[in-house]
Amino acid sequence: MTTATAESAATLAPQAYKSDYKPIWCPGCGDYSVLSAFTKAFATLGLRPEELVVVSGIGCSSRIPAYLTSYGFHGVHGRALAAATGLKLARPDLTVVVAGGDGDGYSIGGNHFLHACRRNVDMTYVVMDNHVYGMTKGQPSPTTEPDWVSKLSPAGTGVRVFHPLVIALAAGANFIARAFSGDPNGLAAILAEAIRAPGFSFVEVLSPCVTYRPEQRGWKQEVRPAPVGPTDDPARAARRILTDDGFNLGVLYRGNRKPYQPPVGKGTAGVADLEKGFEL
Ligand SMILES: Cc1ncc(C[n+]2csc(CCOP(=O)(O)OP(=O)(O)O)c2C)c(N)n1
Ligand code: SF4
Repeated sequence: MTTATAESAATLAPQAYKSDYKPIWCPGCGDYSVLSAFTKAFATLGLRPEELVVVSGIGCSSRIPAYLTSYGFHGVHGRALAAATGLKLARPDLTVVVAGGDGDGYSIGGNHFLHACRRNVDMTYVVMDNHVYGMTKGQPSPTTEPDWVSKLSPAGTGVRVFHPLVIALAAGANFIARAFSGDPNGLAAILAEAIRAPGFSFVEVLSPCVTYRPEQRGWKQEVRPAPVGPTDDPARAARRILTDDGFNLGVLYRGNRKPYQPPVGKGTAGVADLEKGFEL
């Protein structure tokens, strides 16, 4: 993240990060609380909207940049991390937060997810996981339970779920957390920690889709704080993440990898030289 000034920390309230656009999410959608938590985290960190970019893909959850006063980029499906990586490398002075859904990030964007973890560019990736494609009316996603029956999957998918946290760990993410939209203060605190942490931070947010997965309203009875604090030992983190039931909340892994920095001082060619080199 960029370094906040004392003046910015003192002057901005969470409301200052909310744009005039009224969200069009269904009443009760978990994404409302994620939006509030974003604004609380930005205020806590004293980031000014002009120091901040929120990049998203496509989906209900990916609408979030429109509802914020920071810079935003509502891109194409599954490509938010690619756009954000280029942006952060070109403008290291900006704080970059990427947001989207499980369909966007783990299905069409799965490959970018792996390589963003591996590259460890300094940014924060927030996935609002509702185990379904909400925007396109309820198709199963990579995190949908194999036996979930719907009009579009009458016999379930029968396919093992994608495990985003352990995959992020194996691929090299430097900070890994799970949060719940029904606990906006806890979520805001985790988001602030994730943004502060150097390198690629990944926050999986359980965010119910009340329209296509109404049973997810029951998540509030399932979630609990993780019984132990974060570790910097990947093997221990992997064991914990693989053996929990998916409802332990908190920072689960905090690594020590140095964020990626592009090599400097190696390129000597100007644009004219490059054009010449590519001449047919
Ligand atoms: C290239 C491409 N393929 C498919 C779509 C259709 N599409 C739009 S959103 C979406 C899935 C959204 O699901 P998710 O990312 O989980 O977000 P949610 O709506 O649940 O927040 C799909 C398949 C698209 N817009 N672009
Ligand atoms: S369809 Fe689901 S994810 Fe989309 S706005 Fe409605 S409740 Fe939220």
